[in-house]
Amino acid sequence: MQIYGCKISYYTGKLETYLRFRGIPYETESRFGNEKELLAGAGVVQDPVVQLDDGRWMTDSTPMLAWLESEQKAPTIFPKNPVMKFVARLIEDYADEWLWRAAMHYRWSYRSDRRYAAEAIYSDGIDGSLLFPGFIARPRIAHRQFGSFVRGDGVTAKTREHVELGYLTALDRLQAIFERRPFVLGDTPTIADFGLMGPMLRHFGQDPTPAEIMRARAPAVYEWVARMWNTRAEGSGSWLIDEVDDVLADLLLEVCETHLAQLRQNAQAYSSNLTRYDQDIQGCHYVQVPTSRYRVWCLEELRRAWTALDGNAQEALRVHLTSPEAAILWDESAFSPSDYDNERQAPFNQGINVYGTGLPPR
Ligand SMILES: N[C@@H](CCC(=O)N[C@@H](CS)C(=O)NCC(=O)O)C(=O)O
Repeated sequence: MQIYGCKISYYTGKLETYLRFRGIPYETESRFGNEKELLAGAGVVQDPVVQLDDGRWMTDSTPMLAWLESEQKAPTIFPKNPVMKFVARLIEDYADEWLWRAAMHYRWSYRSDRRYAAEAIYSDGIDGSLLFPGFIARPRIAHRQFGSFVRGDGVTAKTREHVELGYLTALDRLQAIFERRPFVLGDTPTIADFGLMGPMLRHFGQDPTPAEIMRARAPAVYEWVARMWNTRAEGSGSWLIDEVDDVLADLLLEVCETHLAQLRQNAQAYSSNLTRYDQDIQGCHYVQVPTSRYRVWCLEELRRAWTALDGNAQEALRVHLTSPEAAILWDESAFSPSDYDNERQAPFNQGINVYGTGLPPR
C-alpha cells in the first residue's frame, strides 16, 4: 500500500507501527504535491491517507486499523474480553484526541523542537512541491503549526502548565503499568498500545524536549516505544489481563477527567453551533478552543461501543470509571449528531479533518 504521510506525523507513526507488527509492506510518500488525488480519493488532505494496491483509498487511523485487523486470521489486537476491549478503545481515543494538544505544544513551543520539526517537514515535502526556499518555508511552517494547533488550541501562559502536566501524568501512569507488564494490557499489544504510539513515537519519544523528559522520568515508557516498534505479531505473547487493575484504573481516571470531559464539552459546543468554546479540564480554563465535528463522531463511536456491551460488562466497567465525566458514555444527555459516516463505510468513506478543512477556524 501507498501511505501519504509525513515522516514525523503522529497518526502515520501509529499506522506504521501496526503495519510493521503485522508484516504488511508499505511505501510512504509526502502529501505535498498530491493534495488533489487525496481529496478526490479520500475526501480529505491529512496525514496519513492510504491507497491500497487495488486502488481503493482510505483514511483515519482508527477505522483503518479496525478494518486491517478484520482482514487478519491471527489473534486480534482487540481483546476478546468485552470489558478490556472497551477499555482499549477508550485509551486509543484518549491518545488520538487528548494527548494531541500536549504533543503539538512541545513540538512547536520549544525552540529546539520547533527547528527540528520545521526542517523535517520541509525536507519531507521538498521533493514534492514546496515552492519556497527553506529559509522562507521553515518559519512559515512553524508559524502555521504554532498559530493553529498551539495558540489556536488554547495553549497560553495560563494553561501551559496544565498542558504539560497532561504529558507528565500520561508518562507516570504508563510507567507504573510497564513496570508490571510489557504492554498496556498484557504481554501482547492491543489497540491501546497502537493508539498510544501516535503521540509517543513521533512526538514525545522523538522531539528533543519531551524525549529528554521521557528518558529521565519514565524509562519504561521509552523502552516500550522501542519495543512496540520492534514487535511482530508472530512470536508475540497472548496473555491479557481480564480485569482492570489499580495501575490501569489510575490511567482510566486521567482519561475520563481529560478526554471524556473534552468530548462532552465539544459535543455541547457543536450542538450550540459554536465554532469555538471555553473548555474546563481538571480546573484549568482553556479559552476559545476549536469545536470539532470529528470529535462528536468519536464520542458517538464510544457511546455505540458502550451500548453494545451487556449489563454485566457495563457494571464491571462502571466500578472503574468513577469520574463523573465518565457518565457521558451512558447518560441520556442529547447532543446534535455529527452526521458523519452515517453509511458506516469508514475508512473507505469521504473523510473529514479533525478541525474544519485542516486548520481550526480563526
Ligand atoms: N483522525 C485522523 C487524524 C489525522 C490528522 O489529523 N493528521 C494531522 C497530522 S499528524 C494532519 O494531517 N493535520 C492537518 C494539517 O496539518 O493540515 C487519524 O486518526 O488518522
